[in-house]
Amino acid sequence: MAACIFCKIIRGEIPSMKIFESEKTLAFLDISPLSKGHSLIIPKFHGAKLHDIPDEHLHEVLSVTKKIALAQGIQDYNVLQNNGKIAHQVVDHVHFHLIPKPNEQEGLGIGWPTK
Ligand code: IU
Repeated sequence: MAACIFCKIIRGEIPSMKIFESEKTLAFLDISPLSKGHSLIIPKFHGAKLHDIPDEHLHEVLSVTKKIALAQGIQDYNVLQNNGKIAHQVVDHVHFHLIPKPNEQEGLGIGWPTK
């Protein structure tokens, strides 16, 4: 979709810190991280809400989310996916947040969501 900011990231028209890319899926670091390593995992298929996305794209997005969590070696984390303005969705292209929860020794927490 021409005007969608995440579609522009997919097309490389806007730079991003990519951490994974396949035919169907892209993952990159969130520009405004809630904790160190906060990433967004998105289907390349454009759709605003979860129910707009074909299953095979959603399956891969979830699988990639799991692989990134494993690769980061994190044990405590949130996976969030917002749908609609009232639910705090800002970017109208489906995305899953993977938000590592730092342990207290590391003290990496920046803000919401709290443990
Ligand atoms: P939300 O679920 O739609 O509320 O989250 C949108 C996220 O997209 C938010 O965490 C932003 O920091 C993030 N983001 C980004 O990483 N790069 C961008 O160019 C834009 C938003 I616009």
